Amino acid sequence: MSTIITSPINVLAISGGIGGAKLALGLDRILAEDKLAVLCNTGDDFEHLGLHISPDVDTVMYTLAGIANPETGWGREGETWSFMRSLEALGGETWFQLGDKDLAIHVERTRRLRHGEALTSIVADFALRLGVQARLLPMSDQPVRTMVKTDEGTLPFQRYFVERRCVPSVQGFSFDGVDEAHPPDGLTQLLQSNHLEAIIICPSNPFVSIDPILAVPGMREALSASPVPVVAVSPIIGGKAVKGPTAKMMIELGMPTTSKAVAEHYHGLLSGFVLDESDADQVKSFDLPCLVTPTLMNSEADKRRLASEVLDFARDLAT
Ligand code: FO1
Repeated sequence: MSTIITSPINVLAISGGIGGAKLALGLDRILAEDKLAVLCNTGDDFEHLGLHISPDVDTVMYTLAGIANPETGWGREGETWSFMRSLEALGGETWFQLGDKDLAIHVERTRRLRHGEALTSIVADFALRLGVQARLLPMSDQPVRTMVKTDEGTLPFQRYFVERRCVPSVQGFSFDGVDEAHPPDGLTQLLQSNHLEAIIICPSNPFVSIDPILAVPGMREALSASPVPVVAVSPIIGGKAVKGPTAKMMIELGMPTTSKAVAEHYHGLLSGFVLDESDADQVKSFDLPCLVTPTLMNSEADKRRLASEVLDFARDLAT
């Protein structure tokens, strides 16, 4: 079974996990029902305890469903941890925390994948059942695994990110399996649709959240061929990442920790760029249109306001 995009989508957001999900939530809440699609990174996916874990897709899904854990940003609110405690007592692996409620999604996804159902179809069904109105599109049905080249050797993404807490120094990234991957069914039609108004690259980590998506063969070309503006929102504010290792990675890769460097990283893809007011002095060095506005999203009101400003900016670029 494949995902069929039935109703006209106005906005495509491209997102990783926690940071991207905040803007996706803002977009979801300001757009009419069924007008948002979110293309999610699956490079973070991995097999753990015999289960298929899909962290960024689940983070976006839980966030839009209003059931995400507000403290961690990942996993579910009101979580209990009996499974992890019982696993620990048996000497099992506990470096990656799976809450009791969250466990259900991994078990059911794994069961359905083993029965041959495509990830896009499973995600569409879960989203419907959890009351998510946006279309959630995993970047590919084929497995892609982000590998992090570090001074301690090459580590699978979650080993680097969760187990090693991003301590090893990063030297580069690769995306295992990406050569065999394809964009999800219906994405090309969505990108060419007359109803589409904007493509928004959320303030996610450019290297491990957005690059795996862009690395899917045909993805970058399909995005570039779309007639609508592509606008990226910077994940860097005042030289620092709001959350996560983006700034640390930029330093280790020999890049300045600036919004300008993020925009240059997306070279050739963007029609416009959104950066925080604390980085306003960088704007004069940009050779593409910029929107300068507060980009920190703490409250739902912040998320809605930023989403609305980003959309207005993209609509202005289109005219
Ligand atoms: N992140 C952590 O830092 N520690 C965890 O134990 C952890 C468990 C986890 C379980 C399910 C899930 O969907 C996400 C989880 N994450 C955890 C978050 C996640 O692995 C990362 O934030 C993303 O992969 C990066 O976007």
